[in-house]
Amino acid sequence: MNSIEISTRPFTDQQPGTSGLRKKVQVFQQPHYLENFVQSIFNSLRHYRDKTLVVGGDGRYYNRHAVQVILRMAAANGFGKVLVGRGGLLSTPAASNLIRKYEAFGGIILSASHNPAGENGDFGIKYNIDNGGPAPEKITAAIHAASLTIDRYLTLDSRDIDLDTVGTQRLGDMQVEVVDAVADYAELMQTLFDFDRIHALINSGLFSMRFDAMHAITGPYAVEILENRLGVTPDTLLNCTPREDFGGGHPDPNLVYAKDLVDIMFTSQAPDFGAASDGDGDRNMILGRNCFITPSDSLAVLAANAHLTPGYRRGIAGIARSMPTSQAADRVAEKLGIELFETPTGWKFFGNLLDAGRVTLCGEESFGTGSAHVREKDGLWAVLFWLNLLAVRRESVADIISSHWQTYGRNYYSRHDYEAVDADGAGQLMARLRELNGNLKGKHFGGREVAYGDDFAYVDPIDGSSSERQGVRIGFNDGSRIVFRLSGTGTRGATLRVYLERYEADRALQHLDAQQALADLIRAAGEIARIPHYTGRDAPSVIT
Ligand code: VG1
Ligand code: CO
Repeated sequence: MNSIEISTRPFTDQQPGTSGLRKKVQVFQQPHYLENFVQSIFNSLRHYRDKTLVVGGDGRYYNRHAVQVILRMAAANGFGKVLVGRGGLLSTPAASNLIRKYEAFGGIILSASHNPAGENGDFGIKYNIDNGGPAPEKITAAIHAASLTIDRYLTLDSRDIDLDTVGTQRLGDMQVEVVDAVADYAELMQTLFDFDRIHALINSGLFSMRFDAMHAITGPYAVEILENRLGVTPDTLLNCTPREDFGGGHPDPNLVYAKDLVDIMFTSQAPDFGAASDGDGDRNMILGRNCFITPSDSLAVLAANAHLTPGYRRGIAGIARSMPTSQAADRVAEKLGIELFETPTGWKFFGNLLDAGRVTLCGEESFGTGSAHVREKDGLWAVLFWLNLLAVRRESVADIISSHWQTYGRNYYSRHDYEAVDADGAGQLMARLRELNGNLKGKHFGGREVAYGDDFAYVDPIDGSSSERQGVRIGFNDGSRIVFRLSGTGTRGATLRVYLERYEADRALQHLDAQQALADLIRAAGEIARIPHYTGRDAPSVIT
């Protein structure tokens, strides 16, 4: 079958953000919009002829259509084979696993993560490289550059592929293999965690749990792993049928959006353990009975206890966390005598460190944790890691976190989001902070003295690439921090994120409400950045 060439003109808004290109579905539905971006990906790559590409997405509206478009274009551009998840579905960590396991050239993941889905929701697309991880900035910059000069793309005039039957089909000169990625992923999990021990805990009669897939991609993975392999009862699993509109919800596993689960977990009769994951399956939230584990604390607990699991029994090489993530993990790294890296926001910055073997565990405050087993954050992996710890330690989630704080101290932490505010105002707020922050040293806010103010810049220790303007940091003399940055994943206006952190060594003061414990810093953040003035908001829209 001959490929056909379609002429097109560039769109000027195809710059990938923190995690790929995310836009309203209607934007992607413009003629040639998706095709332009896909061809721009291919145009920025070399030597992929006859190689394998992995394709799949979180199942949101437009996923199926986009998969068919990408298959035709991959065939027309000379790929030898595409591995596609059944139904066009792949969780983000499962896609990463497929790329690695089958030594693919790369992958295209269709997802806007937790952003609302449906005809009026968001859609997204990103490219992952051969290590299974998100393309680094030099590739995303090349894709953006290609999108600005594109004048044609290649496709086939062919029928749709049957995406629902596992097996191999032909499309032009290319093979399309529809795979059951759930089994591959479940097998990987079984190599990392002690399934027998978790099975024994779950079936001990002394333990109960809930997992909420929030109508998104992790449903089938949870059924296979938690129910079929680990023996939870079906009523343990909530919202496990993926829907194109995620049930009208917002599959962001946090205290605000995972409300159904939170309501179950914060009662006196609550189960022992609760967890949820996001739209594309890479985020996780961990809860105990009346107890919420911040993602930053979760990373620290996993690091401190990794030796209790089969996959990490021999210890971890190092830890990486994104800059705004709390410094709880730093204390664990120090005690273990291993390296700790602070990177910009976004999983793409962990790839080099993982590939080089410098770190084993990575985490972000935004409900993302993961390890060297893939090159994406991984929601169910974190849930299984916690289950493995609970099965070995046989303590409650609340007791595990309390004893962690007793050993290491507590890093009180919270993130305040001002979502969908006016983009100009948010830009001005950041510009003013960047002007101000050099002169803040020595000034006092609510009894604290500013020790430094800077704009986070990162030089990758492996390849020397640098990334500037990654967030304004204001540090105080007692180790407290406030960080300001704008989101790179939103599709409406701008979203200001304010990250707040304070360390507490005194055991008697480690059980306060985080918002109370951080009240002085919250006030200082509002004052320094003049948030109401620039955003027109008196309060954040989401507090996590
Ligand atoms: C957010 C999070 C960031 C995460 C990114 C992608 O980015 O803050 O930590 O890596 O989402 O996660 P931003 O630029 O909006 O702050 V996911 O699960 O949405 O792919
Ligand atoms: Co996600």
